[in-house]
Amino acid sequence: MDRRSFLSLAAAPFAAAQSASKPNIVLIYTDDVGYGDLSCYGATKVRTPNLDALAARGVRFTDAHSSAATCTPSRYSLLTGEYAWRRKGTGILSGEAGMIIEPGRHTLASLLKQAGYTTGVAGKWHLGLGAGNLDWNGDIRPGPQDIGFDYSFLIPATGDRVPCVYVENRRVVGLDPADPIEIRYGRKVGNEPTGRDNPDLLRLRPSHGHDQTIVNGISRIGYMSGGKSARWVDEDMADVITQKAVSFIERSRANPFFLYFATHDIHVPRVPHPRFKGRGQCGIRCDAIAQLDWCAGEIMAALERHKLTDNTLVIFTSDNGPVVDDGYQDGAVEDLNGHLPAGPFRGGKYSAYEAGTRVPLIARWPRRIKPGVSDALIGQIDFPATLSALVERPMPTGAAPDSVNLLPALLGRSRQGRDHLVEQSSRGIALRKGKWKLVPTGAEPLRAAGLPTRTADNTAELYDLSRDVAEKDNLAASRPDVLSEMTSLLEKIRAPR
Ligand code: NG6
Ligand code: CA
Repeated sequence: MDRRSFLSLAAAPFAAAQSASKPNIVLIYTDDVGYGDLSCYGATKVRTPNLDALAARGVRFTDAHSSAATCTPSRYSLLTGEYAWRRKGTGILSGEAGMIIEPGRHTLASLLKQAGYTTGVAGKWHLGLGAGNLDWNGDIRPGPQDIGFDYSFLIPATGDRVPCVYVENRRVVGLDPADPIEIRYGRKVGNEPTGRDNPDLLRLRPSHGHDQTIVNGISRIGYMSGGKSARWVDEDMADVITQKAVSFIERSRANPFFLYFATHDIHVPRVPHPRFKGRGQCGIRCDAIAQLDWCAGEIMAALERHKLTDNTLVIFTSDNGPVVDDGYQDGAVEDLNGHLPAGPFRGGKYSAYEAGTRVPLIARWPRRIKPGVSDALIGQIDFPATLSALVERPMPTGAAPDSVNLLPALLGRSRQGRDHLVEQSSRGIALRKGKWKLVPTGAEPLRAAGLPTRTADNTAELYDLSRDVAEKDNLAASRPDVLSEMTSLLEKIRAPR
């Protein structure tokens, strides 16, 4: 081999990793972080220096949205590019639900894999695993590997739902076959204490629900028996999943990789590692935010260590808006200290108002992104089309049907966002178009998706966000023209296709 060909071979993996159209992509997807929860979005009771640094070198969006005001439908849309309300069974899943994205379906991960990326997910899944009646003691399939991920390390559902174990690729981590796991919702299995019957054993008491099997002194949703050696320690969860994410980066770095890092923070139960105690000035919820910022910092430090920063697109966002009491008496309400989790917006997690889905979104890619602040209307549902465009792969027919390519906006090179966006909440779907926001009276098709279809008093609401970000002044009666235009557009969007 002559010297030239030796050199070009040796340089090949490096060249691939550095290709301008194939940056590494790291998506940091957080849980229940509100628009006002980061210091770069105005928080003063907690500091998020790592995320602020990301924002300073990237684009910080002020009108970016999760697809829904709860987790499962947001994650479904993020990966499939399809509005979740078009499909039955995409509401908040139990920990025994089967996977709701069918194997073989095009997803953000499979699209990037086809473009040559190594793909991995570490953290919260909440899209179901198996095909119903899953045996947690054997091979867990279908799972992320069947929809485009090469590697997975999962919190299967949520931190407050059983099973309280990690699943790596297709197996529960650290399971002793002599102590098999059984999981059941709705009916008790095994004879372990529950929050309802043994409140004296709890170190964190529920405020609503969350009174079934006790794991680590915290009662959860659902019943679990067995798997004692495999159970997670809540305080270590952020360290464990971050370490798995960093290892994935380290072993994948020779070629383009896509990492979906889905934190447990700042969802309940909020049990940050003791080293974060008192780091914020708004109690445990701000300590969890400080932990989250640390996790993001570790990911960025790993990129820096391996000289990957320059050609890695890091995207940071949240699956839905904020909540303070989400079912445990952890002091978050009492300790809020004037902190505004939703920033200037109305509502929060579950809500049809802006704070339900308007969440932080930061995108940094030193090589291509022009830093700044953008008010383009953009949804996480747009990531499949946008990132396919970035890697120059046309999307196959039928893939990501509700996803819009907003690459120029994501790169901070255009202010042009979506024309309109549907926001899903626990009370139905709402519509954004330009400055207008419609919260309709609801109609039949949503019933199919198992969602309530009517507002509390069954009247439509219309807001002009350009002068009323807090959605206080309902203009439905005074602007019948806009009301009717928005209502017909929403009907058109939700018509079966
Ligand atoms: C609710 C839970 C809440 C949280 C939520 C899902 C109760 C009373 N509330 O049903 O604690 O787990 O589901 O949150 O059980 S999400 O962010 O994953 O959508
Ligand atoms: Ca969530």
